[in-house]
Amino acid sequence: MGSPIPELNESPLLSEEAVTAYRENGHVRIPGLASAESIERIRPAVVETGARARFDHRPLEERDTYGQAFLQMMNLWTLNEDIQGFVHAHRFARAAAQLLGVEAVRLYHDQALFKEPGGGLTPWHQDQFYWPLETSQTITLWLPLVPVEIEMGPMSFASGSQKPGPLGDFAIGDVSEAAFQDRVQREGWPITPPDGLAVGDASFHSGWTLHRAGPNHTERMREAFTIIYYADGATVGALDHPARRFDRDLWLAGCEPGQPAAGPLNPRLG
Ligand SMILES: O=C(O)CCC(=O)C(=O)O
Repeated sequence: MGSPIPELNESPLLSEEAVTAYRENGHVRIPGLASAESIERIRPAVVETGARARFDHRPLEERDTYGQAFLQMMNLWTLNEDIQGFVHAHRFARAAAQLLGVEAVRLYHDQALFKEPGGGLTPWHQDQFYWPLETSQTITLWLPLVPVEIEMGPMSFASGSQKPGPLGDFAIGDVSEAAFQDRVQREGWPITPPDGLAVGDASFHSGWTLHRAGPNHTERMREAFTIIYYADGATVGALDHPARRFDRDLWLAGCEPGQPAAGPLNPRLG
């Protein structure tokens, strides 16, 4: 185990502008949420642990659109103590709680999302379609581990699209890409264009915010790490879709609908 990263215990307040932008648009970018040094220190553990946790070993060209979007390696905090310290960090959880306007959050799960060289687009989707959580107070922190240029596929968001909540029964894929592209145009939700991020920059988006990312046109891996939180006190929602039952079994094991979403993998943070 490496030595602790001190700034992870510090929690500078986000600006009022950032909080207002998040609540209005359903997403916000926070330049320098972490120092480049902190990210550079955690990166080797994520890359190494992620390689062990990778479950899809098919070549890129044999995967479907979702599979080509990124390699997805989940709950790395359960496999590595340094990543545990990073995922449980006060710094990130406090920022998430401040944006949501709640006292504390719980961890849903982490995931590394590595868009490979030549990797495809990330189709428009709503994350919370998958989550059996009876709250709209859900939020994802997205942190690049390497500088991300526009050609590597950073994310775009449809501002305000979180407001209606669920927008239909669309798992991520070709159908969600087409349906939500059409919906975004019809509703006139402004699309935040993709922009490069430096190491230490981050974005947060709500579980209901429509978002997508372009393909990776470079020879470099677009390494991103995400941490998903929800408001402490939220209960487990209906298991009315196989995807939501799957997620409950994976991330909220032992928690039944109507009960607090507070299983052993969901520490209270913040
Ligand atoms: O990294 C990407 O391409 C998409 C990430 C995403 O959909 C998410 O973090 O919710």
